[in-house]
Amino acid sequence: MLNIFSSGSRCAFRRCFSTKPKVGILGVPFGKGGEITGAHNGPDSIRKAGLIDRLAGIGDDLEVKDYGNLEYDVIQGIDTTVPNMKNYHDIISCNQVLSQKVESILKEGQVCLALGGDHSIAIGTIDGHVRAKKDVSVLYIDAHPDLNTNKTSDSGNIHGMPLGILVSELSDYWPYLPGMDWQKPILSLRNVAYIGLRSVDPYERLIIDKLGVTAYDMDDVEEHGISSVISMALKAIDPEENRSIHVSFDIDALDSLVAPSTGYPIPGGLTLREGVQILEKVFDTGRLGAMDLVEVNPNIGSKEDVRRTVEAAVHLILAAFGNKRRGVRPKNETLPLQTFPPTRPQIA
Ligand SMILES: [Mn+2]
Repeated sequence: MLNIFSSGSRCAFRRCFSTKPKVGILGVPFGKGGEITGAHNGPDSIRKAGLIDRLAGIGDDLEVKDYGNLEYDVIQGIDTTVPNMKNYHDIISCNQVLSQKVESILKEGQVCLALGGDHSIAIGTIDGHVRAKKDVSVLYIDAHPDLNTNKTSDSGNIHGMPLGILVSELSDYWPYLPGMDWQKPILSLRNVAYIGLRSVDPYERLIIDKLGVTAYDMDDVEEHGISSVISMALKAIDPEENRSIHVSFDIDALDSLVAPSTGYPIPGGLTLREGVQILEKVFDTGRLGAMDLVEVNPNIGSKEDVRRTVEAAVHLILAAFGNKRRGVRPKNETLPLQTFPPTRPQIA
């Protein structure tokens, strides 16, 4: 019998990954990097929306492992008074353990998905990623560049400083940071690209412009369209297509209508479609090494606001791990035939 549906198998994963991809999920219920409480409830609200099952539902080719939530002890015996850095002691304690955990998850061969938590956790996740993979590029999707130092920040909230702390170009602009000797500024801003910026402090703008940082603000997204922006961003930070990619996705990059339940919502952001497209493209590179999804705050807004925000977060994550809006063909490409009983009248 002629079967029009039998041909070679086509699988989204196999095109991209040489081995079976694995995702290691780590909740980081930490909210002390910002003023507004509730981001520590982010990981459990995202899990409750069925994240694990929905990731597993992408296909047999994705292995999903949940490492639970990160725990840490506050480091004892050091004087950690640093001006204009709120909750500094907790930040350094949490991030030291987080960096080690991310490093070990990556060394076990998994792509690490960190569920925040506020954005200060990027200190630990990016540090751990660089330790494990050395050559790392960062795609930072956020309304804010998070490039402040304790001298330039108005608020002293450390979730506005993670890249400021991590990058080598700004290391001279920090005082000695007690208890942070484990963290060397090992990332170059040349390996960072921003998408979605629309709330940029004056000194952050100065750094971005003076150092020629790859930054696609919302007006650039309007001018070029998201497709070109993604290609240009990836080309800028990964020209040889050989680096491990770190996606640090702050849910406030999305428009505040799509993701209202976050501490510092800014109108006029990315649509969910644009966010999903970025992550589908990153998946297609086959080089996603780690991803943060941060600043979901289920304490903010109505029940519907929270549902919408969490659902947006889940859609972004699914896209990053291989879910395709256009669908994926089955492994067995033989379309099942109906043999008995006949359900449609036979032509005589
Ligand atoms: Mn952020």
